[in-house]
Amino acid sequence: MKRECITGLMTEWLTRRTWQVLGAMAVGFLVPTAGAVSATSANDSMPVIPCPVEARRVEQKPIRLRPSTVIVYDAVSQESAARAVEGLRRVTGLTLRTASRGRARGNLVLRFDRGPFLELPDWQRAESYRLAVKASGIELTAPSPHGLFNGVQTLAQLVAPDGKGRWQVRACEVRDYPRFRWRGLLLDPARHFLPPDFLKKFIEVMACYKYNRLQLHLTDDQGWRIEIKKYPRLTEMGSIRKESPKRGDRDHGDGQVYGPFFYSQEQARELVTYAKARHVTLVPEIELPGHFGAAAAAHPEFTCTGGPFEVNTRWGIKPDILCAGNDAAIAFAKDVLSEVCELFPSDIIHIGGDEAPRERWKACAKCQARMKAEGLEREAQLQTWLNHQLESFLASKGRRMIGWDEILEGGLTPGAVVMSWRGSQGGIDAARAGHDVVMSPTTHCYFDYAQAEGPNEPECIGWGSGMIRLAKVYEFDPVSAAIPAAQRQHILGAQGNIWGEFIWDGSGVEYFAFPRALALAEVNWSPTQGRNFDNFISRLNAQYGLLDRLKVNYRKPDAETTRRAEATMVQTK
Ligand code: TNX
Repeated sequence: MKRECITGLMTEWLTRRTWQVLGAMAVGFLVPTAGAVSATSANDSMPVIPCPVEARRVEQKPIRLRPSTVIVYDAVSQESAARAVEGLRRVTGLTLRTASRGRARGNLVLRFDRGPFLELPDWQRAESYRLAVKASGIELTAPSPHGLFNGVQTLAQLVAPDGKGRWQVRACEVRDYPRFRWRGLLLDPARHFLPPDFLKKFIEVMACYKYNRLQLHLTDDQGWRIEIKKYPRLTEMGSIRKESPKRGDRDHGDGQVYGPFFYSQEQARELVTYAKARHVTLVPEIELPGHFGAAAAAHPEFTCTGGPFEVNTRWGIKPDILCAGNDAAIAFAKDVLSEVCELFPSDIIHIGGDEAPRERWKACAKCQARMKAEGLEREAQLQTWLNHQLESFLASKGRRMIGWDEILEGGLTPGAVVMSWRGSQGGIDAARAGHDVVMSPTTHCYFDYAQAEGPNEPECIGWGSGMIRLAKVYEFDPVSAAIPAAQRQHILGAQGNIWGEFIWDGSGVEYFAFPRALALAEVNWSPTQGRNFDNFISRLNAQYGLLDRLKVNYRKPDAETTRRAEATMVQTK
């Protein structure tokens, strides 16, 4: 408790100090007369993450946010106004009023506007915004609610205390749009369940940093976490395990029953609505054909041997996968996906596909018969055949299929999107072949790996070789030089994965995710030109106050990081 208070104070101090230094900088700041300035120079003085495309200070007095400030919306931005109230309350504690009409002077005006980025592709323009903070008022314009929402997140990060207990925003102009369209994180409630309220909190924090995709790993060997009406046993049996691996001794059990834990369909729908209002798409993942242990416990008839099985109580890769030779098992997979599509409106549905050992298929008469009938020589091709079934089924529901990079092994199905996790090569190959790709390599994006060494770091899956420090995340470029220019548009973006084997609850998730997720937010959003880690660290220091207000259990910066940040601020000064 005491330690928390001290850290809290330190953070407050750092936040204030950042603003003092920025204030000093602003005095000598040369304001360009016309046009915008590139990210490098001018953005240095704006403590915004992810760094905007263009931002410049304007030589005018800051504007005060008062309890009487009104958020004025136009015909189509009422919902955006509600989100703006939320975003500004989070920072200031003030609950501003909204109105459909009112003076621009002294207020925040939200307005739809097609410009200014008419030259951008539709998806990119749809998320763009322009923010003008002047002594006379604040104007936020965008061509869509998503753009307005993004602008509100930037504005909320620009609000700062004036030293006299009041809130103000510096005069500035920001023009901004994302680099990538898939800015994602993955959570793993299959291994350790994460209650709906935690997911809501996590979505709120993600949205502050302009993330727009949350992948939910809903099924695995150790748990089935989504209610499927047609197969109630999936959650009746599959959401409970006899015990879990012991903390600190993963090869032994802890003797504690775990579950039943799952999301009811009603809860799933509510989460979808909550996320949608914050422009986050929930991407459901149903693991097929591997990581099938919890489903196998409930329905052993859909495996090659017929079981019986128990929900797994140890982590790792398990041999008993879905039987691809059994028509009833294929029908089961489609039935599950059908209910999942009804619950989750995501344009892309994740079918897993990773770590599926194919030895059971080799010994299974049904699988071998299927291979013969379909003219397949290798079991990897049987997985491709299965993916074809799933892909065309999803296409019939108007959805695209995404899978882990193992789906490349037997040949990719035509419309498949690849999530590249075993390094970037799978993604590079897929993009070269004209497939869309999300980059999520273990080298940079595995936030379940350690972020630092030392006795205070919690147990986790990857020690030593698996260490992924903040700087490592920050240096990631999802577009490898090995991808020809013409294929680069296939890289949809990057995703950070917070796997749950050694993360027991929401507070653990937050510790592993933050601040690394802020580095990845910038990788996904900001232009690469002028990127500088020390500068990121100084802006990151200005974010801890917001993370504290959101009650996020982030990893506190160590002395070295703080020293570097201070050094950067002094230098820029
Ligand atoms: C590999 S990433 C897995 C997960 C584990 C993770 C642990 C992927 C597609 N499969 O099942 O949780 O490593 O880091």
